[in-house]
Amino acid sequence: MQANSFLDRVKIYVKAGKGGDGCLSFRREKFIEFGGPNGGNGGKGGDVILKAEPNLTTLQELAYNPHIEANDGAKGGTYNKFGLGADAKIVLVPLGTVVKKDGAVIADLTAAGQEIIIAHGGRGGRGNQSFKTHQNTAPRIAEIGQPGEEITLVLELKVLADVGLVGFPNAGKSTFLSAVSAARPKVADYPFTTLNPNLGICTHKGKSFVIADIPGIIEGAGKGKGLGHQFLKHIERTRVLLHLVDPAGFGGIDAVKSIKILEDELKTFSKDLAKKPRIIVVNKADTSGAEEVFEKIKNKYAKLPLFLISAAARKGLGKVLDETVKTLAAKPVKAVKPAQAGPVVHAIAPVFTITRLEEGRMQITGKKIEEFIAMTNFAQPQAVERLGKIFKKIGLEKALLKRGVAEGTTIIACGKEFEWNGGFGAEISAEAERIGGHGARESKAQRLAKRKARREKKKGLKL
Ligand SMILES: Nc1nc2c(ncn2[C@@H]2O[C@H](COP(=O)(O)OP(=O)(O)OP(=O)(O)O)[C@@H](O)[C@H]2O)c(=O)[nH]1
Ligand SMILES: [Mg+2]
Repeated sequence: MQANSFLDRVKIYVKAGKGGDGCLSFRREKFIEFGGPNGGNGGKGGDVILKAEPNLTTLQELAYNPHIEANDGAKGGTYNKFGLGADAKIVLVPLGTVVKKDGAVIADLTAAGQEIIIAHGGRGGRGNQSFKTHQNTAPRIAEIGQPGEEITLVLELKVLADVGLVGFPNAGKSTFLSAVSAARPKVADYPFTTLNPNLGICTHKGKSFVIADIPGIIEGAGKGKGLGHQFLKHIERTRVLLHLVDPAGFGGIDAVKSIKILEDELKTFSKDLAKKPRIIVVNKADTSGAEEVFEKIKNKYAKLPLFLISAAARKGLGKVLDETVKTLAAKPVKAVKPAQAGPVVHAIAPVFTITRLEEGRMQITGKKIEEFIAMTNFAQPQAVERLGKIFKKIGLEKALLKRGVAEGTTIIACGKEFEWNGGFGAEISAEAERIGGHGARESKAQRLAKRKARREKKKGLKL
């Protein structure tokens, strides 16, 4: 991508902060026996928030830094000290930023200061003090903090303007914008002077509106030729199009014909764009032959509002603006609705999904399951036991049995391997032992290795 090109579409990788781990500790003081658990909870991980900032005009910053991470929550401490929650990470985006996930619009930031949480920080893990019950007065269990949400999004900038200036290169679009607003876009006697959209605010007879000047459109632009296509989407949100025409035509195409070509390009790009109200503005009235061309256009496009002006000489602009204000009044603002607006359909994701893999192995997937596993400290037998109970409670054990889980079946969940030994509680212990926890059962591999060693020993004795 060229250095000066307008960055209007970026992919961002977002990760909210993980919750802080809960603390496992006991009150230990002189003369106080059985001080009791006093491990505090971890703090919440930071959210990631997008905020619409009117002073920004491109998504450039994000294109260079597409990985966005919020901080993790702090760990819980001894003496019931809660971990501090992490601050949200606020990412500023220009007004008119559309947020898409898997192609669907999830948000449209159209108002200054508008915010949306795009990834939630994880909950802090519970400290052992919060696990204290009458049955278990000295819990040796503390949760790991919940992982923060991770999400990949596409941000698209669709400039917010009421009026779009379209036309072939060199027609005088930028000259027109500078004549009717305080904007000072580059004007030059060669095509493709404008490379980025320019915005200007025009006030006419007490009404203010935003005009967008985009690069010139050429034949084939609707299919991606030239610069125009890339910018046509910026005028998708406008309510009126001003079509500027150079009476001299462009690149050998005469002016009358050029109107039809541009119409077709708009149609190819989007039906909605082609349906927008259009005002034909024949520019450069001061040049020779302009009037004749204007008459020809008038005959052919009698149904459209038509004007002959000179943008450079500031002539005839008032009438064009009168017509623009009139058309805008008849076309109230229509906001692009995020996909979720309207009746909300809640897709209920299954808590877990069991898939059969090769070699009789089984895989369990599901966001909740992954979270349970991620928040379990496998070095704590009580935590492992609790996970077993949770799996039983949510019907995972039953479902596995129904799917024909057998003694010794390897179960993969969240990148960890478990072995079925008639129940889940025991299974998980294998993982606990692998990482050095207490009270765990041997894994199948370990049992086989021991058996083999015994056999070898016997063989050795026989010899
Ligand atoms: N004679 C005459 N020349 C004009 C008039 N308006 C604009 N021009 C000239 O036409 C040339 C192109 O003007 P721009 O405003 O840059 O045209 P544009 O449509 O923005 O061009 P691109 O950005 O390249 O698409 C410049 O040399 C202007 O000075 C006019 O009313 N009369
Ligand atoms: Mg221009």
